[in-house]
Amino acid sequence: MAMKLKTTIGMTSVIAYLLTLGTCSGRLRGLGTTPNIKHIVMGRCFNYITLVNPSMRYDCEAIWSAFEEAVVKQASCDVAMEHYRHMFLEMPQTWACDRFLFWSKTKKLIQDYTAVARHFWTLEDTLAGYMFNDIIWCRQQEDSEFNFRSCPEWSACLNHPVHSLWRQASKNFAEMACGNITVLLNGSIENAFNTNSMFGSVELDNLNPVKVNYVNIKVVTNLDGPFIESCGSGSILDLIHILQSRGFRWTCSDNDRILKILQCVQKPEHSVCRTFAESLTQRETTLR
Ligand code: ZNA
Repeated sequence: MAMKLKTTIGMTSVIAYLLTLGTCSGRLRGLGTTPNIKHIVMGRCFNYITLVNPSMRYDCEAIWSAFEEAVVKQASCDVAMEHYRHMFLEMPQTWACDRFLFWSKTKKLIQDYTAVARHFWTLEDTLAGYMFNDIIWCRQQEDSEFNFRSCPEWSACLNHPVHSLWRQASKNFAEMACGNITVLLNGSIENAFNTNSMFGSVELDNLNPVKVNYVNIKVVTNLDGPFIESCGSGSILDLIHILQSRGFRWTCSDNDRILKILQCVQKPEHSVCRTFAESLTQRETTLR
């Protein structure tokens, strides 16, 4: 019995040790550079200029060279926003007003939303966002080559190569924003508006109140909750306060119909969706 207890304790300590090791090394070392990065990124670039947005003229080879140069010439944690300057100069972009859609902590939903609400464009619809979406990259420690084995976590670097590219892309995107713009935030988490997020720290600060007419905030929660933040509570109020102090006009909705329909398409049997569908049918009957 004592022997069995000792073995169990021993095993538990080994598992605890392995878990700790996993978390520590995980914090410092994530996945490596996405395999086939050059083919993927250049392929996306050619796809964009040929099929997605054929009116645009870009030199995909020159963009790749500028990108590679920015990444492999600096140490893996020393790639700053400015290092991508040359690359971004190769991909100038302008956008029609009233289409800008910003998001934070709503990545899955935003993909579904932009697929149906074609009118809206996110950073992922610009050439830079399109090329680098979901891609990881970093340089080898000693070598001017991509590191395909492991890359540091964002938090482990002062100037993380992936973070810096998105910061610069987000800054450019926000500077371009004009007309009525939309922001989609996640009401199922604390700090839906987070001043440390890319939206809260880069995009918001680069919006120009002279060019932007209205900031339309949409707060969305999971169907099952938790229902933590809304237009009248939590960090959303901080966002509204900042917008007001900078002279922006704003609206806020926490019950957007299209977003609810999108969530319900995926869970039609959910009680919220049944009630919602009934209310739509009733409305239709009344209209007839
Ligand atoms: N498409 C992307 O991969 C991506 C897009 C990556 C980073 C930033 N963006 C821009 S910034 C996006 O188009 C939105 O306009 C802006 C949202 O940024 P946010 O406010 O910081 O929101 P978030 O949900 O916290 O982060 C956005 C995305 O960044 C996430 O979905 C992840 O793909 C990525 N990310 C955030 N933190 C980390 C991270 N990836 C690796 N390590 C992290 N610590």
